[in-house]
Amino acid sequence: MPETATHVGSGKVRELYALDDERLLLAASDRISTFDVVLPTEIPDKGRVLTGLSAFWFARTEELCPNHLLAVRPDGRSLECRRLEMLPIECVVRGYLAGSGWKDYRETGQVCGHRLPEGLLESDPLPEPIFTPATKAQTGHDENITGEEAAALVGEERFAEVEAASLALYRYASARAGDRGILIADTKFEFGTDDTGALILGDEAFTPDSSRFWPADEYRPGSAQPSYDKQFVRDYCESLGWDKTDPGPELPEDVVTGTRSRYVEAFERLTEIPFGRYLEDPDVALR
Ligand code: Q0T
Repeated sequence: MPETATHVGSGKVRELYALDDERLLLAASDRISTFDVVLPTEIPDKGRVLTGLSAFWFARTEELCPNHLLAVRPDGRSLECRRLEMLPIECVVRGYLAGSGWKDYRETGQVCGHRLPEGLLESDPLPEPIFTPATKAQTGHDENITGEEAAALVGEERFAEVEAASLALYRYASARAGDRGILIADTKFEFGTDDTGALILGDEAFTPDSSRFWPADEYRPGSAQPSYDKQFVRDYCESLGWDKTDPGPELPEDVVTGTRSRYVEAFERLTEIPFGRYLEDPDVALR
């Protein structure tokens, strides 16, 4: 009997379908967002790059933390996953001072209750990676919260468990990415629990949509860093003087091809797998 998938959720650029009571399908589109707006032009194969990267990291971090991945679909753009009970917090790890972390530090000297040394510059490395949870906003932006606030939402014991798992995952991936010329400034995880109460990593893992990737060779603390994947898109959008409200601009062909190349380059650098081999057989990401 052919499988029928029921649509159960949407992200900005991904869709979630139920396959049955236990399994979901997480499908990554080729849509791209910038300044929080999804653009009308797609980046060919972006969904496959992100799906392949997630599968790669899930396969390699299973011993650090079990995850929801069951299989990669032959088209390379969707993951079959175990259905979990999701925890109501976003689990962010920061190794460098960027985005809302930099903003909070500048205003308060702290990020999510972590006191940091004085005098840090934008994009500086932190003395050690920090766990900076956030709420899951239904609309608009996630709000940073303290460890105490996060523990109140998930319980003290579960909080300690997601903090330790998040830091271990980040340390593993940032070491590997750093060796290959990519800095992972920060990353976001979503965890859930299975029917035995075990903690399971869900969502996506170490993709450019869930992480800030910076090219190591251009790294200069003291200002915002170029994005590994989206910089051409941002520069083009800035050159138009677009007001960053919906709808966003169409992208010209050179921006599309340049951006696609950056995604493929990130995939090949991080995985050491030629992207063409992934397209032929997505299971190569799991080996
Ligand atoms: C989820 C149960 O809808 C979402 O993303 C849209 C693409 C976010 N979301 C994920 C779940 C997952 C996962 N991942 C899971 N394994 N089990 N729910 C729910 N919402």
